[in-house]
Amino acid sequence: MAGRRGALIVLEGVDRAGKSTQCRRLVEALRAGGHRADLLRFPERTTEIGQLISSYLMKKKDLEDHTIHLLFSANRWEHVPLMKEKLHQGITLVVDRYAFSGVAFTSAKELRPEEAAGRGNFGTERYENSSFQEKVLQSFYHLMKDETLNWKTMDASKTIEDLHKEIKSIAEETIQEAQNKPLAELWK
Ligand code: ADP
Ligand code: FDM
Ligand code: MG
Repeated sequence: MAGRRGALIVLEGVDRAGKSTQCRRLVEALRAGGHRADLLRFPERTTEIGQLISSYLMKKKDLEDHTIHLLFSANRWEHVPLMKEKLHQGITLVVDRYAFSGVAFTSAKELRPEEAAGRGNFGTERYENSSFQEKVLQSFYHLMKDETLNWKTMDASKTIEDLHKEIKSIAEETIQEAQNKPLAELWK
């Protein structure tokens, strides 16, 4: 008989929303509560594809827009076998960005074809400027209309501690709900 599977919990949002902080806190808390949980992030910069992506983000390398989009996608696909294996083993995956960032960031780029990619100089990495991030946010709102995906919206202006409590409670509920459901396919 198949064992209980883990849940796939993805944190998405604009840069500096607090995703990485909350992902780390959530994995710690789930483990402390006796759950099996692993942290993943995308882009995962350690693979060969991930290193190319990282050079692009750090503006050390220029890549054509479709090319970088597909590299982000490939970077997720190269982790799918491992992710499925872990989920089937009952390990909950807490993921710092996934395919939704892929859509939101690329479509934000397409919304402003007149602006050259990487032109804003507010942050150190590509995409780190407020007008671009605003378009990313609109794109996330659009993606959240898909009700099959069980989105929960967090108010990122709350304290780290309050957000953590809220996210932990949602994660525990989600783990319960997911454990008897078969793994579904998600676009990547
Ligand atoms: P992201 O991964 O979404 O880019 P981080 O988790 O790296 O965001 O957080 C960005 C910065 O904001 C960090 O310095 C972090 O300590 C701080 N931070 C995170 N969450 C909060 C919060 N709820 N309130 C205030 N500062 C926060
Ligand atoms: N990003 C991330 C994309 O443009 N496409 C994707 O598919 C993914 C997963 O990469 F600007 C962007 C989002 C962000 C950057 O930054 C990664 P962090 O700080 O490593 O999350
Ligand atoms: Mg982060």
